[in-house]
Amino acid sequence: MKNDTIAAIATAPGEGGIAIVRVSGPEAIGMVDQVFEPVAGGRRLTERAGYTAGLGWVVDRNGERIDEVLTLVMRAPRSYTAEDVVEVHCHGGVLPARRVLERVLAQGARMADAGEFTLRAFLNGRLDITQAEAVIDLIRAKSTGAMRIAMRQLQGELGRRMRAIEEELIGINAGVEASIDFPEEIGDIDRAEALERVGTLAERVRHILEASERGRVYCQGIRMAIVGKPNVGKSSLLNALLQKNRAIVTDIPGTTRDVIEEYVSLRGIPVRLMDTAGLRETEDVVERLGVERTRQAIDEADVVLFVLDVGAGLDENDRRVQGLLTGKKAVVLVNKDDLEDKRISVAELESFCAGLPLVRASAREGTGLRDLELTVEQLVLGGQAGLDEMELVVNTRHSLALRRVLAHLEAVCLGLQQGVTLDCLAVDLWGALEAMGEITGRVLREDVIERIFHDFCIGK
Ligand SMILES: Nc1nc2c(ncn2[C@@H]2O[C@H](COP(=O)(O)OP(=O)(O)OP(=O)(O)O)[C@@H](O)[C@H]2O)c(=O)[nH]1
Ligand SMILES: [Mg+2]
Repeated sequence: MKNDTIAAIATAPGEGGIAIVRVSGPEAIGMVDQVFEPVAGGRRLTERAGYTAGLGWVVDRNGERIDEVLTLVMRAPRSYTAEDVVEVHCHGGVLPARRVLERVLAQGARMADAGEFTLRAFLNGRLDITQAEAVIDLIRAKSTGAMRIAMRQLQGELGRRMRAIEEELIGINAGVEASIDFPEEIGDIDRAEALERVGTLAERVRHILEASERGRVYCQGIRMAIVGKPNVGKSSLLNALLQKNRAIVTDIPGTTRDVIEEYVSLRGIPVRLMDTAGLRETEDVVERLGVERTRQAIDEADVVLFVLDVGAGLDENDRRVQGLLTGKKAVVLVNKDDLEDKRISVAELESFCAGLPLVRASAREGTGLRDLELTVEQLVLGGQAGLDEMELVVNTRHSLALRRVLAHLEAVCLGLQQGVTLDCLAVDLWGALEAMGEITGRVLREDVIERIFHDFCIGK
């Protein structure tokens, strides 16, 4: 591991209240001290205890003040990286932080690579690898649900669970290896007991994998297309869900010509909403193109919101839309529920929807929207919202490794049932252990580590 001192601007570029230059490594305090002039009566950085702040100026080579700053000293191991860290809080904006950084680099610090501060926290043992990964998830989180998962992972929840599985695996493996090494003294393993233990473990892994599929919904979000014939209130619905007038609404059928996309958070799930052109047979060239895009939007969507107009009744156009939804997760939304004159009967609806979940709403009055959110949540999470395991394993790296763990465990179970040799069992147990070690960080290869931190921003 490199043991030099690194520096970077830790805040986003552009104008802001403050901009922070972060310095970490054995020389961090000394280097910043070289360019820092404390206010009268203030202490030099080298004389300050950890967790102290000091006001002063960063000065250039000639002692001229560059910026007025607040310096924060954190001494190893009580810092983000577990090394000595100094944060220099400059006035916001691009130039002050850049010039302060230049001064620190001139003292011999090296410009930090992307994610290098967090990498050091990992290499110094302050974070395990799953916690380090949680840092980037937290930064990127686009919904409160995703944030909650990342936060739990950052606190080490995922790592703890994975290590528990790993320890059980190590125990089982130790039994098998002992039997291989000392066949005379120990004899064969208790195969029934081994089968029981490996089977339970496989079940746990399977459970986490299933749950993580749901967790993914919170992190990556879903795409939802709002479709229906013209004038049923698709754009009104988009606006109601967004709580702003994003799309043009008129009583002229064919108002929306193109797909309009907006993000919204539905019960903690990030949803990319796509309002589409109403579907009908048409000669109008522009509208025809719009209709083509609507078909694409349906293809791309994870969930389709199929809007009906209770005031207009069901007709050919509705049936045509319905025909496009085969194999799709869909919710039927009966809109304009505020109208007195309802032209779709309950019986008609039932036969038309054929088992699809149904919600009555009024985009104009804003009623039924909560019902809609619950129905969509139920549809994408399969009624498992809020389940504990769902809050775990979310990234692809973990789930790929876990799938390998599971495949090896299943092979071990099969081998035990078929009475294969201990050597055969050991091969799969080793495979499972290796894949597991990639998650816990016990056997991380350098290129894997590199790939993980590659995604980070500079200064994190
Ligand atoms: N009474 C009532 N009218 C509604 C409701 N939702 C929409 N409307 C009206 O229905 C008409 C069509 O609404 P839009 O949101 O433009 O419908 P659309 O499905 O986007 O139509 P196209 O873009 O042409 O396909 C407008 O006059 C809306 O004010 C509702 O819940 N109740
Ligand atoms: Mg519209």
